[in-house]
Amino acid sequence: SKEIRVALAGNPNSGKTSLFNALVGSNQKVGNFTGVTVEKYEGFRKYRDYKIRFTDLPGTYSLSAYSPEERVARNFILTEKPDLVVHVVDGTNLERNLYLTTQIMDLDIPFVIALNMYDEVKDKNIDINLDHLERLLGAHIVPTSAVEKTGIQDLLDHIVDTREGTITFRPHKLQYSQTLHKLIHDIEEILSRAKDLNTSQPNHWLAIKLLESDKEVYKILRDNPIWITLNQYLSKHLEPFKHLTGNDPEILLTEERYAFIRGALTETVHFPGKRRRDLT
Ligand code: GDP
Ligand code: K
Ligand code: MG
Repeated sequence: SKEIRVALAGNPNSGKTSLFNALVGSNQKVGNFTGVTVEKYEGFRKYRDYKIRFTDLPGTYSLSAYSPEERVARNFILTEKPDLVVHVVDGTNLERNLYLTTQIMDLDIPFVIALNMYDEVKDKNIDINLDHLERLLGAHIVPTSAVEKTGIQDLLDHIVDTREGTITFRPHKLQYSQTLHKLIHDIEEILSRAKDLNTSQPNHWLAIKLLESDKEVYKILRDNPIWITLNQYLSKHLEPFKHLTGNDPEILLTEERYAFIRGALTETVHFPGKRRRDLT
């Protein structure tokens, strides 16, 4: 039968496992991700004409290379290339959860947000403009409650509709400031000229991770002849960049992600009582 491969990615305690269970029921097994002791839960659900295979990725707050969980999550997305990433977000904790969202946006892959804990969002009268948030994040949002089992069918329909091409929402990258954008863009351009760069990782993402001094990405790039050109570029441009902006690119990347999140939340989320306070 026709298969769709889906990976669940999200912060710890966003409800990933609960959602995974609601999606696949008892059709699941546990193993390990290759080479590491991180547990890998896989399961499937037959829906419409498809067998949808789900992998519950380890919970992470980021996609840096600092922990085995983060490396497993990002390497799975980049090398296994699931048809769709379901990014599970705790709707009551958007500010914290959206940091991972910005990192998924950097990957430039199709993803859908399962806005989980939606029962609590409603109980707490948190008002989220979903349409607008979708536009800002470049991803559809499906409200779910893994405990009340609501939104599960919507999510399954979304997965199948995406596969069948009846959903045409295009992902878009996070827009960084002009100075940062230029640095990223130049590095991408150099990487696009590299031969034998044996990696499934998109140049945009490699460029960002290089600027973050990501150990794994450094290792990949240092082993390639393009490193000479890259190194020349960085030697020439990093100091002027720091002088101009007063910061390392790594720090600015993080600051700009948080600024984006604050802006997005200001535009789309109202907590109960906030509007009233604003008026007085
Ligand atoms: P994970 O760490 O992302 O795998 O999260 P879990 O699935 O283990 O869930 C963490 C906690 O949140 C558990 O106590 C769940 O019962 C609870 N939880 C998960 N999804 C929901 C939801 O949609 N609504 C509510 N109210 N609680 C949820
Ligand atoms: K947990
Ligand atoms: Mg879990």
